[in-house]
Amino acid sequence: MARSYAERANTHQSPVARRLFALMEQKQSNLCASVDVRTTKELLELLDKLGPFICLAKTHIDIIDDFTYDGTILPLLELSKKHKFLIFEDRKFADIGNTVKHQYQGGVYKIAQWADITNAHGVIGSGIVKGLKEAATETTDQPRGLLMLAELSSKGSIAHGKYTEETVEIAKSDKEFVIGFIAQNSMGGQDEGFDWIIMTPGVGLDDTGDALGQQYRTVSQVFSTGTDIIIVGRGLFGKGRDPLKEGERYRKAGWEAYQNILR
Ligand code: S5P
Repeated sequence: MARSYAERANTHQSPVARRLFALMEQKQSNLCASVDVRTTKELLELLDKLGPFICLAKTHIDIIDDFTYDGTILPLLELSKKHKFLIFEDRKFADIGNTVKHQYQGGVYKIAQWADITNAHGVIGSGIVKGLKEAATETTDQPRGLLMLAELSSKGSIAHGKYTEETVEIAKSDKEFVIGFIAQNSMGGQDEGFDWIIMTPGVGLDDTGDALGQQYRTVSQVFSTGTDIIIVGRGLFGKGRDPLKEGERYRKAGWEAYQNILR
């Protein structure tokens, strides 16, 4: 039997995960908006529209052409307070611990200062978790969480089988900092006391994929394989779609699918 978000909001080891579950329950939303746009204006306008429907906003901050910390990040943080959502920078770290520590803390983006959640590939081994955790602890008093990329949505992905299993082992190295996975399936762990959050991209109600290898499954399909949070990008705003309409449509579909698995 699946556990409710409300219950997990009380029991999770990570303060970030507790906050996220509480927001999900409060807003009746397991929708993460993936806002892959190229200007600060588009990013902020889109999130102001989608804000009421989402629990989490996922950014690729390095694709913003006019990025500045004050012009992009400060208003983004304001929006996250206004609409009550957390921020997930989809950085996909993939280097040795010492390098990712600098990448997470420094450069122009200073991700550790503002993103509640980020993610990393397992290819490097558990040093990546240690390096990122050190960066987070040194940078801020605010809680931070990490997702490991266990499986990918794209056609021909080589992250499966042994690779996925070993990534799960890396996640076990830090129960408080690693809050879950980017994955297409549940990763188990409950028997060993882990309450991993599964966030699933490659979700679309109208399309089955794109021309560059992305593959979409429907909301009910991804809930049937153990997701907790659906990550939706172009389904919300691509092809001239109306984010207000699609935001509510995906929020509702996600919430209904969650209630079905609780029954
Ligand atoms: O396996 C993955 C992992 C991620 S994080 N497949 C993905 O598509 N993503 C990200 O999710 C990808 O980088 C993009 O930002 C988003 C999917 O966007 P969409 O427009 O295809 O929904």
